[in-house]
Amino acid sequence: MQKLVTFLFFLVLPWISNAQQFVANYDEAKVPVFTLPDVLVFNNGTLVKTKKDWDRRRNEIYTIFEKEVFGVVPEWKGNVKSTIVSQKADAFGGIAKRKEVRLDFMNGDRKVSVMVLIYLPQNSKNAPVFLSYNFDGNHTTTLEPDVLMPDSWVANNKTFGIEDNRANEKGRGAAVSRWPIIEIVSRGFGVATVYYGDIDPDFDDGFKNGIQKLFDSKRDSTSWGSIAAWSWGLSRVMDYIETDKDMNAERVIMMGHSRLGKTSLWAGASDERFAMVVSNNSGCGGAALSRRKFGETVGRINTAFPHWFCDNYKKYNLKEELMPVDQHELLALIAPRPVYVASAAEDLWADPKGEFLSCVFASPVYELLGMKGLPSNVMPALSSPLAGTIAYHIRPGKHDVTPYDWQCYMDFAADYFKLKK
Ligand code: GTR
Repeated sequence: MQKLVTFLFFLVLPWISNAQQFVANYDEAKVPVFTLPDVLVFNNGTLVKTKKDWDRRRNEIYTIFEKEVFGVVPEWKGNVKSTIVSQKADAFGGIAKRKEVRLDFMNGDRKVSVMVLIYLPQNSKNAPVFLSYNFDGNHTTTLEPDVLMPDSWVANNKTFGIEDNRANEKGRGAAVSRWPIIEIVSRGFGVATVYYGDIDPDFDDGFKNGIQKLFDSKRDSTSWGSIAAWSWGLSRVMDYIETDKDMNAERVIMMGHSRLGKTSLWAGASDERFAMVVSNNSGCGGAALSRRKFGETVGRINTAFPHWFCDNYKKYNLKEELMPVDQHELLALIAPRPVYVASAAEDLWADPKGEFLSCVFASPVYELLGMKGLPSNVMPALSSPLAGTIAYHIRPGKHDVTPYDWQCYMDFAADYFKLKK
């Protein structure tokens, strides 16, 4: 009998510990007391005092994020060819000019194609451009009938009428509430968007599909996950932008929502050509402090999305306190460039307070570099943005990108790039 009980105990143990990962805490009183790694202290305990010191400390932090969180990008031995597949001089009744550019990634006989949809104001040469992935295809971001839809794998989605992992006409314009392109262009900004699944389809496929199949390296516990692959893809779009005479590559703003907000933070940290980074509701693995274990946790995200991060990240499932970094240091990697973090009041899964505190604890790096960090240590009221070189707002409502969010990002970017308001 005793043997049977022991046997049954060990049988259910993995289930119990798995279930533990799934129980989200939403009670502030149950947030553990924690000590964050000090962003301005070297791994060996000495203090970071000068800008030069920061360059070395930045490398330390970057390497930890690479090897323990997002994964290392292997050497790219292929090449990328860009082709303009369509151009329209008078999109939206003449407000914008539009381009679709195909990037063909090739390595030997292996190929992956990615479509970039670009809207620019007529007077475009100096326009800051929001570069942002979309979730379901370029055609979902606009009502224009001739924008191409992806032929790569897309997630099934009832709202978009997708049942066979293929995009179809029902999705056209289905995400326009998140893409106020006319307003964006009217304010003097451009938009460049790419369906993220063109770079890597978002399911656990053992890295056999998407861009990873074009790399030859063997995988280990530090190998890149999908977020690093999506970030790498953004840098390749940046390579294209550098060649486009209608665009100014020094004014590219990385913007991303949710998993793509995590992606934009890592892309901004990895590639200093991005002039500004916007993280919309990025939560766990993005802007939210992991040690708070509030809402989504490291264990939960690694269980639900085992392909997003490197395998080493799984060491911290239920053990966030052992992480050699926390997410305020991800924001600090973007310094001195501006970064905007936004939360939604009902999006507790993404831990708004943890997102706010990351901004607070990243601020000393901005200050060391002579920039203003977040101007307050007190969480602001709803819809009352705080803006230094780090900016933050929390708005009412759910996990989403709203016209209000865009308005805040454009106000912030207009100030930074000195656009007329
Ligand atoms: C959720 C995930 C979040 C966030 C979100 C999204 O399921 O738990 O981390 O990334 O998806 O991307 O919409």
